[in-house]
Amino acid sequence: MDTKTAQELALPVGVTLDRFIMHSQSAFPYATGELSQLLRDIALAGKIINREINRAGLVDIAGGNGTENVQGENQQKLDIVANIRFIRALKNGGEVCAILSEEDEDIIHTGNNHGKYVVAMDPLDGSSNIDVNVSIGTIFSIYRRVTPINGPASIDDFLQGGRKQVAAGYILYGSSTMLVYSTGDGVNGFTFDHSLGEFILSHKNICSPAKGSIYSVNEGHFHSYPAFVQNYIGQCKVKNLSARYIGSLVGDFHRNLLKGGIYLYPSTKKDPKGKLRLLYECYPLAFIIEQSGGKASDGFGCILDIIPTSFHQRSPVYIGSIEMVDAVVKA
Ligand code: P6P
Repeated sequence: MDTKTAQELALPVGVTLDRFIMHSQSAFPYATGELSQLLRDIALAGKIINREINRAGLVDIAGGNGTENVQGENQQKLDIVANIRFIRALKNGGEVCAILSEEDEDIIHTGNNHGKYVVAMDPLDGSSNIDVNVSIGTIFSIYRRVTPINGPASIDDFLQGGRKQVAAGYILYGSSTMLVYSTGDGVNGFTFDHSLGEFILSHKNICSPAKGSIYSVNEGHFHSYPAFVQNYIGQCKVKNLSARYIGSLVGDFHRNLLKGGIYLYPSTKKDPKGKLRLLYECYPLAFIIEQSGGKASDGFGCILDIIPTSFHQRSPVYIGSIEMVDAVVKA
């Protein structure tokens, strides 16, 4: 059976996410719709979180929860809310047999042992920015399970490696709310239309500019960075590049994806393995950036080629325009 070409499948800006998903699925004759439904479940959870975030200042769900997550970080109330909402949406959707969340030590078994997929996620990254109204985001990574259908998921389903992801993306809760994802055939962005309650295709086939004039790094840690990073930052200043760092990974990543630029979170004395988590921050964003023509490195090789060993392991990350990432590693 012939598969439709990307051109035949190209849909105009303005179609709904649901229409886009169904059209994309028709390119894969053997697709049986589970991944499509899973993407819809994620979009639904994103709509719900969007609603919670938009009223955070009005109801008592902003601020700290007084608890710590598995990372030892102070949890915000919305971290908990987002985690619960995504777990519930994925459980009810039925396509996911297990979830790995930044907020939980171990995998969460959904009871859907017939589900073909597992999801690793950071339900709400950058949540400390909620109280000051800075953009925050959800990051997700999807794998087909390797354990037998109808049995329980295991760690093996989550430690397959970045190149085994079947889809990945993020939801950016910013001046508008956007869902950006890829299933391995390019990157597309959907903007949430509140009046319709729908994500609408707004950014077709997003391509990462080969270079840009923005670098995103916390220069407060400068003296703790490796020499090659210090050299690179020095070069950025000599070239009069623009320093843009909002302390929220998804916001910094998305701006650099569209305009060209690089985000750096190197290893530091405090975080010798880097701060960002491989499975549900680095891998999914590396999948997106490679699908858009950019690059993601840990300073030694591609992020997607790192062999994972534990759920919450961290990695240094240099991600964005390919020429800028290449320049860091050579700096
Ligand atoms: P720092 C938020 O905690 C986060 O994981 C990313 O969203 C953000 O880019 C980074 O950490 C900020 O870390 O050390 O610069 O405050």
